[in-house]
Amino acid sequence: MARVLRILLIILILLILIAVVWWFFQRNSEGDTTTNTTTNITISAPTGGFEAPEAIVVETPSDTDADGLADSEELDLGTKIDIPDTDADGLADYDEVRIYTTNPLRSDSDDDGFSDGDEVEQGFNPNGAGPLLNTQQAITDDRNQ
Ligand SMILES: [Ca+2]
Ligand SMILES: [Ca+2]
Ligand SMILES: [Ca+2]
Ligand SMILES: [Ca+2]
Repeated sequence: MARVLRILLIILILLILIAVVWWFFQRNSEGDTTTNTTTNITISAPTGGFEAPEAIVVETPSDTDADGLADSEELDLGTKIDIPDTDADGLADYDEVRIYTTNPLRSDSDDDGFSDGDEVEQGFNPNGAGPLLNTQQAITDDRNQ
């Protein structure tokens, strides 16, 4: 009888041991889960320093006097960026540079005593002798070539 009791006692102790060990591991694994979650958060969190995207600058040529020529171009030409008609001859800087190819810095490009604006207004070539029509024809020919 005592032997049976001893065996039962051993089984009971074993069961308790197993229960304690199981509880211990269960607790540990729960702890591991928490640790893992924390680790995962740490891993998924951005670690490297991100470079701040540089501001995208859209290059829009500024034209302060709105004469059609960009400020940078006017600076190259020597015309005023805040005056549409630098030489005050009645022809805007843009018209002189792009249309009549006259000197935007000289009010009388061909030096005949009549200002570029007056010549254009009267139908004369501001860049030399002859009527303005020839100039416009020459420009048209130039563009067609
Ligand atoms: Ca301008
Ligand atoms: Ca100008
Ligand atoms: Ca002018
Ligand atoms: Ca002239």
